[in-house]
Amino acid sequence: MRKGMITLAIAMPLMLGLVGCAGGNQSQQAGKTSGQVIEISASNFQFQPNKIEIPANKDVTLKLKVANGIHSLEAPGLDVNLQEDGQTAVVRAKPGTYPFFCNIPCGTGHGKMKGTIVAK
Ligand SMILES: [Cu+2]
Repeated sequence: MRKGMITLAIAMPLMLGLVGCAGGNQSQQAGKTSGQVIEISASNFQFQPNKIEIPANKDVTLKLKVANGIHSLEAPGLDVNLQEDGQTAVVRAKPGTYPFFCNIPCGTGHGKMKGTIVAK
């Protein structure tokens, strides 16, 4: 089971031609959660919700749901780069405002695919 998931995780980016984009962040793997889980839905061409408030200095799980199209969720300030539907990232944020966006050229509305995470 676990081996199968790892194989899939390696195979998917290869199939999508995204090799080289995804970093080796160990905190990001399918299904890993801690604390409150916040699901963020990405579709053509928006994030829902796109304004997210999280508690600072606590584990919070961000989960990407890709409702349609092909989208990702990158929040550089939180070291988050989710590339696939169902992928999660556990963050522990200092108080502040962290922009996030889609980093896959997904179509005409790509530039609108932005949001903000506020930790307080
Ligand atoms: Cu995009």
